[in-house]
Formats: sequence, structure tokens, C-alpha cells
Amino acid sequence: MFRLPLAMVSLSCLFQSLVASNCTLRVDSLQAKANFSTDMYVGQWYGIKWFTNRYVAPEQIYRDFTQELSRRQDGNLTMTYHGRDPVNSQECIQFYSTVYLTDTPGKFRLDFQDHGNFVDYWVVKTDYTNYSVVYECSKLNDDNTCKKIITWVFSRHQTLPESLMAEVDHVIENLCLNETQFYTTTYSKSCSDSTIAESVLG
Ligand SMILES: *[C@@H]1O[C@H](CO)[C@@H](O)[C@H](O)[C@H]1NC(C)=O
Ligand SMILES: *[C@@H]1O[C@H](CO)[C@@H](O)[C@H](O)[C@H]1NC(C)=O
Ligand SMILES: *[C@@H]1O[C@H](CO)[C@@H](O)[C@H](O)[C@H]1NC(C)=O
Ligand SMILES: *[C@@H]1O[C@H](CO)[C@@H](O)[C@H](O)[C@H]1NC(C)=O
Ligand SMILES: CC(=O)N[C@H]1CO[C@H](CO)[C@@H](O)[C@@H]1O
Repeated sequence: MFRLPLAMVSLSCLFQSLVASNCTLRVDSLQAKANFSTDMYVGQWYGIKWFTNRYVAPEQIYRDFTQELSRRQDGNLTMTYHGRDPVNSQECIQFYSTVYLTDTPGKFRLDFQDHGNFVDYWVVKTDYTNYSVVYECSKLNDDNTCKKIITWVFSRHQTLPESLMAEVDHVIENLCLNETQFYTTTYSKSCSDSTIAESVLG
């Protein structure tokens, strides 16, 4: 779901053309949630739906997908991912990334699996207790539009009430994305039980 083989990237232009056509988002005009509070934002978030303009293989569309942010001693964050591969083993996967604070609250730099591949990880909208919309851009075009986008809609629960989904869809529209092109995350059996998370984070 995250870093795809290069051969697949060439398909991305196909997907790009599906993005709402009369709307262009310049990444440098995008603002993070005003007065963002990292301390209110940390904790577990359930993936509700997500979009990418790159090809995604079926086994990369994880079920039971969560991201959990926790503070490290130096003030930066650790992101713990949990999810279930729906195609192969159906087993839970787990991995980590480091999320660095920047001078702008809400605009993080994510070092995916700590391999030194940094992406912008920007919380554009959240109310902290119910939902969050995150814009992830890993490559810019020359005109400051984003070439490689992942956009996440998260909830503090496995679902999101209709009224909040409407708010979220409005945010998605303002990101020049089309909500009908989002993948929905399904939940069956949690991969992030607190017992698992605790034993791992120790
Ligand atoms: C969103 O995508 C759907 C299905 O691909 C398409 O029918 C619709 O016209 C798109 N909406 C916009 C605003 O581009
Ligand atoms: C598309 O954008 C142009 C220029 O911003 C605007 O005049 C036009 O009304 C837009 N069309 C639609 C269908 O939104
Ligand atoms: C952000 O904080 C400033 C100063 O505390 C306040 O004046 C402003 O209204 C806040 N903005 C939002 C959107 O909450
Ligand atoms: C985060 O990590 C960077 C780079 O190691 C470090 O300079 C910084 O002090 C850390 N803490 C915060 C809050 O940015
Ligand atoms: C609309 C809605 O469901 N809002 C909820 C957001 O989260 C707070 C705290 O859990 C709830 O009290 C609200 O009902």
C-alpha cells in the first residue's frame, strides 16, 4: 500500500486523470489544521478510507488498518501501523515509521519505515476526538502540484458518523480529490489490540 515497485508507477498517470479535473491543488498553498495540537492528536486512529494516485495491488489494500502515534523522548513521534493483508496470509502486519516535527504544527515529515525516504505528512483537518484528514505528498511536480499523493481519512473509531463523513468529503473536495475514488477500509478482527501494542512498544 505504501511504497510500490517502480514498474507500477507508470500507471499513475492513468489514475491522475481521474482526479477532479477542474481543480488544481498547489501543495504550497495547503495549510495544516489551524492551531494544531500534537498532544491532542497522538493516539490511535482507524483508517476509514484512503486515496492514492498510484497503482495499488489488491494485497496492499489492508483491512483492519490503524495508525498509532506516540511521543518519543526527543519530542518527535513514532507511528505504529497495524493491518491485515486481505489476500495472502490474512495475518496482521506491523511496522513503524518515525514522524518528525517541523516548524509548522500539523505539518510533519514522515520517514517511512526509517529508510530515509521522507514524505510530507500533513494533518489538514481534525477535531482530535472523531476524525482526521491527512495529506501525504512524497513527490512534487514542477508546478508545485503533488505527483505522488496518499490521502487518509481517519476516525477514532472503526466507523465515522454520516454528518462527519459529509464534513470529510467537503475537505476532500477542497483537496481537489474525488471521494468516489477512495478505497474503504473494512474491519473484521482488530490487529491492534492494546495487549499487542503494549508488548511491542514495551
Ligand atoms: C468523480 O469520479 C466519478 C467516478 O469516477 C465521476 O463520475 C465524477 O464525475 C467525478 N467527479 C468529479 C467532480 O470529477
Ligand atoms: C472551471 O474553472 C473555470 C476557471 O476557474 C471556471 O470558470 C468554470 O466555471 C469551472 N467549471 C466548472 C464546471 O466548475
Ligand atoms: C488560533 O489561536 C489564536 C491565538 O490563540 C486565536 O486568536 C485564533 O482564533 C485561533 N484560530 C483558530 C482557528 O482556532
Ligand atoms: C526531532 O528530531 C530532530 C532530528 O533528530 C531533532 O533535531 C529534534 O530536536 C527532535 N525533536 C523535536 C521536538 O523536533
Ligand atoms: C458527531 C460526533 O459523533 N461527535 C463525537 C466526537 O467525539 C466526542 C468525544 O468522543 C463525542 O462526544 C462526540 O459525540
